[in-house]
Amino acid sequence: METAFAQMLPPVASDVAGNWDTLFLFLVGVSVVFFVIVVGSMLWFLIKYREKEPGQKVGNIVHNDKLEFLWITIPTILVMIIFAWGWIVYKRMVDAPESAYDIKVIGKQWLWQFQYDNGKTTIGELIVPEKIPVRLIMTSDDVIHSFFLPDFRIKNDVVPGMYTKVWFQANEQGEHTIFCAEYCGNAHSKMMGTVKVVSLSEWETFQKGKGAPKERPASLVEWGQQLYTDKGCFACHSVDGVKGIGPSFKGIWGKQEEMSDGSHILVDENYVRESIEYPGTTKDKLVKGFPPVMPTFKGLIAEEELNALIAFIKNLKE
Ligand code: HEC
Ligand SMILES: [Cu+2]
Repeated sequence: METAFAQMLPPVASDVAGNWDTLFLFLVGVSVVFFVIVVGSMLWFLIKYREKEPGQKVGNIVHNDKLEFLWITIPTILVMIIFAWGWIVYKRMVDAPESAYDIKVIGKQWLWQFQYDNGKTTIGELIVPEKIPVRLIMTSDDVIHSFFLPDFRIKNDVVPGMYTKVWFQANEQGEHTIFCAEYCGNAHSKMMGTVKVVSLSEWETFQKGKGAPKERPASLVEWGQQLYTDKGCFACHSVDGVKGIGPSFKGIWGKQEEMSDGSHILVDENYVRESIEYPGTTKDKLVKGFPPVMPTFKGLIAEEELNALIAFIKNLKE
């Protein structure tokens, strides 16, 4: 019975997909049981209490303590179980292991682009290793897209101006289809891609292979370092911990940065992005102890370059 249902779902290709399916089938099962109880008794009452003779009077029905107790407690317990179970599976889907390998995803009308640590960029094809956690750090170049990988049971909006994340661990080698699940214009339905899950040795070869365009350094971090110089960040930011006009990039990744208004913000992808596009000169969030002198780089740095700068800054954590 359960397998017959399971066959109606897409293949189970990720670690979490099995958990997801069991929960989903449980929800379907509970719904079917309640459907039968509610609609069944409705039909039964319809016949049993129909007007048998014209003008028939109905007795005065008051409550039934036992029944009311049951229909309050049973659903309450069921709903609590669904909540706890859903929470556990959700946490698993959301919390990526620290060790996860990061791949940057950029959605564009109408394709998916992927950037790897080794400087490689692929379009329409995401290469991942089997049995290793992979985290996707996603943003959009234009409108809202949604990264949907049914075989892995993962989906998340891909929004311009910020990063969203999903993670997964692919069970075995193979290919799976990526969809865009947010209507994003004319060719939305053609905005598809493939995840190619490769063996560990193929993955290592892929990582070693130099795939970055000729004019570009061989890794994302090195490209970020080049941009750090080319875009002039070095004039105000050091990489050795020495305070300049702006804070040093050394060791800021992952720490709670204190703002001039006393609030704290975690230094992650979204924070670095916001610092570059909306520095203290353009809004009231300013790093404590520094003047609002950083110019905005919004529109001056492409999404791919932002990813490289972020990789560079992340690499400077102690
Ligand atoms: C004219 C000097 C100047 C330049 C050029 C400059 N910045 Fe800044 N930056 C600052 C100052 C000052 C701050 C702290 C005040 C604030 O929040 O705006 C800052 C803050 C930041 C922060 C937050 C740092 C933290 O410790 O919280 C990041 C990240 C950052 N800048 C990235 C960049 C990047 C990347 C570039 C080059 C594309 C750049 N900056 C160019 C002056 C500069
Ligand atoms: Cu799209």
